[in-house]
Amino acid sequence: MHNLGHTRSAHQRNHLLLTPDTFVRTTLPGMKAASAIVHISSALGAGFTEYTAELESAGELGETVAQRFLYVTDGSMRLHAGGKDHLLEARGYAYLPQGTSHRISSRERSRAIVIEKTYMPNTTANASGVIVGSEDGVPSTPLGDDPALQVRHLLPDTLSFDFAVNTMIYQPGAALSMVEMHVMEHGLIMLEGGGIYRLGDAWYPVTAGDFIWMGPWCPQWFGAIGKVPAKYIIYKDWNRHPPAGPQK
Ligand code: UGY
Ligand code: MN
Repeated sequence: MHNLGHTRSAHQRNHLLLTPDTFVRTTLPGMKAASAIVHISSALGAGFTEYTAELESAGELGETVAQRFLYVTDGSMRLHAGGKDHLLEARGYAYLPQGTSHRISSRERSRAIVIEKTYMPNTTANASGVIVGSEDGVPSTPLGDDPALQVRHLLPDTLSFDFAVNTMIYQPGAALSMVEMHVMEHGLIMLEGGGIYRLGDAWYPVTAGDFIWMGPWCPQWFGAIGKVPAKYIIYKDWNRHPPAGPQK
Protein backbone atom coordinates (compact mmCIF):
# COMPACT_ATOMS: atom_id res chain seq x y z
CA MET A 1 0.00 0.00 0.00
CA HIS A 2 1.29 3.47 -0.74
CA ASN A 3 2.22 5.76 2.11
CA LEU A 4 1.47 9.17 0.55
CA GLY A 5 4.87 9.15 -1.14
CA HIS A 6 6.81 8.59 2.08
CA THR A 7 9.62 6.04 2.44
CA ARG A 8 12.79 5.60 4.50
CA SER A 9 14.64 4.80 1.25
CA ALA A 10 17.21 7.43 0.30
CA HIS A 11 19.53 7.96 -2.66
CA GLN A 12 22.48 10.24 -2.04
CA ARG A 13 25.74 10.79 -3.92
CA ASN A 14 27.82 8.42 -1.81
CA HIS A 15 25.21 6.11 -0.28
CA LEU A 16 21.91 4.39 -0.82
CA LEU A 17 19.37 3.07 1.67
CA LEU A 18 16.76 0.77 0.13
CA THR A 19 13.85 -0.38 2.28
CA PRO A 20 11.61 -3.31 1.24
CA ASP A 21 8.62 -1.04 0.38
CA THR A 22 10.64 0.29 -2.58
CA PHE A 23 11.98 -3.04 -3.89
CA VAL A 24 11.28 -3.72 -7.56
CA ARG A 25 11.62 -7.27 -8.90
CA THR A 26 13.06 -8.26 -12.26
CA THR A 27 14.13 -11.47 -13.97
CA LEU A 28 17.80 -11.85 -14.89
CA PRO A 29 18.98 -13.93 -17.88
CA GLY A 30 19.15 -17.62 -16.97
CA MET A 31 16.65 -17.38 -14.12
CA LYS A 32 13.77 -19.88 -14.06
CA ALA A 33 10.87 -19.47 -11.62
CA ALA A 34 12.95 -16.81 -9.93
CA SER A 35 13.28 -13.07 -9.60
CA ALA A 36 15.93 -10.60 -8.49
CA ILE A 37 15.81 -7.41 -6.47
CA VAL A 38 18.93 -5.63 -7.70
CA HIS A 39 20.26 -3.48 -4.86
CA ILE A 40 23.42 -2.01 -6.39
CA SER A 41 25.46 -2.32 -9.57
CA SER A 42 27.91 -0.40 -11.74
CA ALA A 43 24.88 1.62 -12.91
CA LEU A 44 25.52 3.75 -9.80
CA GLY A 45 29.33 3.54 -10.00
CA ALA A 46 29.78 0.53 -7.69
CA GLY A 47 32.56 -1.97 -8.37
CA PHE A 48 30.25 -4.94 -7.70
CA THR A 49 26.66 -6.09 -8.09
CA GLU A 50 24.47 -7.21 -5.19
CA TYR A 51 20.94 -8.56 -5.40
CA THR A 52 18.47 -10.69 -3.53
CA ALA A 53 17.46 -13.78 -5.52
CA GLU A 54 14.01 -15.22 -4.79
CA LEU A 55 13.48 -18.74 -6.11
CA GLU A 56 10.15 -20.57 -6.27
CA SER A 57 10.14 -24.35 -5.78
CA ALA A 58 12.01 -25.74 -8.81
CA GLY A 59 13.58 -22.33 -9.37
CA GLU A 60 16.99 -21.72 -10.92
CA LEU A 61 19.42 -18.84 -10.64
CA GLY A 62 21.33 -19.10 -13.93
CA GLU A 63 25.08 -18.56 -14.38
CA THR A 64 27.25 -15.47 -14.28
CA VAL A 65 30.55 -14.53 -15.92
CA ALA A 66 31.92 -12.88 -12.76
CA GLN A 67 32.91 -14.27 -9.35
CA ARG A 68 29.81 -15.10 -7.34
CA PHE A 69 29.14 -15.23 -3.61
CA LEU A 70 25.81 -16.60 -2.40
CA TYR A 71 24.39 -16.54 1.19
CA VAL A 72 21.08 -18.31 1.76
CA THR A 73 18.71 -16.43 4.09
CA ASP A 74 15.53 -18.52 3.71
CA GLY A 75 14.71 -22.03 2.53
CA SER A 76 17.52 -24.02 0.94
CA MET A 77 19.35 -24.17 -2.38
CA ARG A 78 21.21 -26.85 -4.22
CA LEU A 79 24.59 -26.03 -5.74
CA HIS A 80 26.20 -28.23 -8.35
CA ALA A 81 29.82 -27.25 -9.04
CA GLY A 82 33.04 -29.10 -9.80
CA GLY A 83 31.20 -32.43 -10.16
CA LYS A 84 29.79 -32.18 -6.59
CA ASP A 85 26.34 -31.46 -5.14
CA HIS A 86 25.95 -29.28 -2.06
CA LEU A 87 22.87 -28.38 -0.04
CA LEU A 88 22.94 -24.82 1.26
CA GLU A 89 20.51 -24.23 4.10
CA ALA A 90 19.84 -20.93 5.89
CA ARG A 91 23.16 -19.23 6.70
CA GLY A 92 24.92 -21.54 4.23
CA TYR A 93 27.10 -19.84 1.65
CA ALA A 94 29.23 -20.50 -1.41
CA TYR A 95 32.02 -18.73 -3.27
CA LEU A 96 32.38 -19.49 -6.97
CA PRO A 97 35.53 -18.26 -8.75
CA GLN A 98 35.08 -16.39 -12.00
CA GLY A 99 34.33 -18.76 -14.87
CA THR A 100 33.17 -21.68 -12.67
CA SER A 101 30.46 -23.65 -14.43
CA HIS A 102 27.73 -24.28 -11.85
CA ARG A 103 24.01 -24.70 -11.28
CA ILE A 104 21.98 -23.27 -8.38
CA SER A 105 18.42 -24.51 -7.90
CA SER A 106 15.75 -24.80 -5.22
CA ARG A 107 13.13 -27.35 -4.21
CA GLU A 108 11.21 -24.93 -2.00
CA ARG A 109 10.66 -21.18 -1.94
CA SER A 110 14.06 -19.80 -1.04
CA ARG A 111 15.98 -16.58 -0.88
CA ALA A 112 19.66 -15.74 -1.12
CA ILE A 113 21.86 -12.67 -1.14
CA VAL A 114 24.04 -12.71 -4.26
CA ILE A 115 27.24 -10.71 -4.78
CA GLU A 116 29.03 -10.67 -8.13
CA LYS A 117 32.32 -8.99 -8.97
CA THR A 118 34.78 -9.10 -11.87
CA TYR A 119 37.97 -10.65 -10.46
CA MET A 120 41.04 -8.48 -10.05
CA PRO A 121 43.99 -10.95 -10.13
CA ASN A 122 47.00 -10.56 -7.85
CA THR A 123 50.45 -11.47 -9.19
CA THR A 124 51.53 -13.10 -5.89
CA ALA A 125 48.51 -15.33 -5.25
CA ASN A 126 46.57 -17.92 -7.20
CA ALA A 127 42.81 -17.55 -7.52
CA SER A 128 40.84 -19.63 -5.00
CA GLY A 129 38.76 -22.70 -5.80
CA VAL A 130 35.09 -23.19 -4.92
CA ILE A 131 34.27 -22.66 -1.22
CA VAL A 132 31.11 -23.96 0.45
CA GLY A 133 30.38 -23.34 4.12
CA SER A 134 27.93 -22.35 6.79
CA GLU A 135 28.14 -19.24 8.92
CA ASP A 136 27.35 -21.46 11.91
CA GLY A 137 30.76 -23.13 11.51
CA VAL A 138 32.75 -19.87 11.35
CA PRO A 139 34.28 -18.65 14.63
CA SER A 140 33.55 -15.05 15.59
CA THR A 141 36.04 -12.48 16.84
CA PRO A 142 35.37 -9.17 18.61
CA LEU A 143 35.86 -6.00 16.58
CA GLY A 144 38.71 -4.17 18.29
CA ASP A 145 38.41 -4.99 21.98
CA ASP A 146 34.59 -4.87 22.15
CA PRO A 147 33.09 -8.29 22.97
CA ALA A 148 29.60 -6.83 22.31
CA LEU A 149 30.44 -6.54 18.58
CA GLN A 150 31.33 -9.87 16.96
CA VAL A 151 32.55 -10.38 13.37
CA ARG A 152 32.61 -13.55 11.28
CA HIS A 153 34.78 -13.59 8.14
CA LEU A 154 33.02 -15.88 5.67
CA LEU A 155 35.96 -15.89 3.20
CA PRO A 156 39.63 -16.56 4.02
CA ASP A 157 41.64 -13.35 4.43
CA THR A 158 44.26 -14.15 1.78
CA LEU A 159 45.42 -12.34 -1.35
CA SER A 160 43.55 -14.86 -3.49
CA PHE A 161 40.38 -12.88 -2.72
CA ASP A 162 39.66 -9.34 -3.90
CA PHE A 163 36.64 -8.91 -1.63
CA ALA A 164 35.48 -9.86 1.84
CA VAL A 165 32.03 -10.80 3.12
CA ASN A 166 31.54 -10.62 6.88
CA THR A 167 28.63 -10.85 9.27
CA MET A 168 28.55 -8.50 12.26
CA ILE A 169 26.44 -8.95 15.38
CA TYR A 170 25.91 -6.02 17.76
CA GLN A 171 24.45 -6.58 21.20
CA PRO A 172 21.74 -4.01 22.05
CA GLY A 173 23.54 -0.72 22.71
CA ALA A 174 26.79 -1.78 20.97
CA ALA A 175 28.17 0.57 18.33
CA LEU A 176 31.10 1.07 15.96
CA SER A 177 33.79 2.76 18.04
CA MET A 178 34.43 5.44 15.40
CA VAL A 179 32.95 7.04 12.31
CA GLU A 180 34.72 5.09 9.56
CA MET A 181 35.79 6.73 6.30
CA HIS A 182 37.67 4.46 3.92
CA VAL A 183 38.38 3.79 0.26
CA MET A 184 36.49 0.47 0.32
CA GLU A 185 32.84 0.29 -0.71
CA HIS A 186 30.23 -1.66 1.21
CA GLY A 187 27.03 -3.50 0.31
CA LEU A 188 25.08 -4.36 3.47
CA ILE A 189 21.86 -6.19 4.26
CA MET A 190 20.34 -5.96 7.74
CA LEU A 191 19.48 -9.51 8.73
CA GLU A 192 18.15 -9.08 12.27
CA GLY A 193 17.29 -6.29 14.70
CA GLY A 194 18.03 -2.68 13.91
CA GLY A 195 19.46 0.62 15.01
CA ILE A 196 20.72 3.92 13.66
CA TYR A 197 23.07 4.09 10.66
CA ARG A 198 24.99 7.26 10.02
CA LEU A 199 25.70 7.56 6.28
CA GLY A 200 27.31 10.75 5.00
CA ASP A 201 25.67 13.61 6.90
CA ALA A 202 22.40 11.78 7.71
CA TRP A 203 21.31 9.40 10.47
CA TYR A 204 18.84 6.72 9.38
CA PRO A 205 16.72 4.31 11.43
CA VAL A 206 17.34 0.87 9.87
CA THR A 207 15.83 -2.56 10.42
CA ALA A 208 15.98 -6.16 9.18
CA GLY A 209 15.38 -6.34 5.43
CA ASP A 210 17.01 -3.00 4.57
CA PHE A 211 19.89 -2.71 2.08
CA ILE A 212 22.66 -0.10 2.26
CA TRP A 213 25.36 0.80 -0.25
CA MET A 214 28.26 2.94 0.97
CA GLY A 215 30.52 4.39 -1.70
CA PRO A 216 34.26 5.05 -1.16
CA TRP A 217 34.91 7.29 1.85
CA CYS A 218 31.22 7.49 2.79
CA PRO A 219 31.23 8.46 6.50
CA GLN A 220 29.66 5.51 8.34
CA TRP A 221 28.71 4.60 11.89
CA PHE A 222 26.15 2.19 13.38
CA GLY A 223 24.64 1.80 16.84
CA ALA A 224 22.27 -1.08 17.70
CA ILE A 225 18.97 -0.14 19.33
CA GLY A 226 16.27 -2.46 20.64
CA LYS A 227 15.99 -5.51 22.84
CA VAL A 228 17.49 -7.99 20.39
CA PRO A 229 20.96 -7.99 18.80
CA ALA A 230 21.36 -6.34 15.39
CA LYS A 231 23.02 -8.40 12.67
CA TYR A 232 24.13 -7.53 9.16
CA ILE A 233 26.08 -9.10 6.29
CA ILE A 234 28.56 -6.74 4.68
CA TYR A 235 30.64 -6.83 1.47
CA LYS A 236 33.82 -4.85 1.01
CA ASP A 237 36.46 -4.73 -1.71
CA TRP A 238 39.63 -5.94 -0.08
CA ASN A 239 43.28 -6.91 -0.55
CA ARG A 240 43.97 -4.91 -3.70
CA HIS A 241 45.93 -1.73 -4.39
CA PRO A 242 43.56 1.18 -5.09
CA PRO A 243 43.73 2.15 -8.81
CA ALA A 244 46.53 4.65 -9.42
CA GLY A 245 44.91 6.26 -12.45
CA PRO A 246 41.68 6.37 -14.44
CA GLN A 247 40.22 2.87 -14.85
CA LYS A 248 39.95 1.61 -18.44
O1 UGY B 1 34.68 -3.70 7.85
C1 UGY B 1 34.21 -2.57 7.89
O2 UGY B 1 34.69 -1.63 7.25
C2 UGY B 1 33.01 -2.34 8.80
N1 UGY B 1 33.45 -2.13 10.15
N2 UGY B 1 32.19 -1.24 8.35
C3 UGY B 1 30.90 -1.10 8.76
O3 UGY B 1 30.40 -1.91 9.56
N3 UGY B 1 30.21 -0.06 8.25
MN1 MN C 1 33.38 0.11 6.94
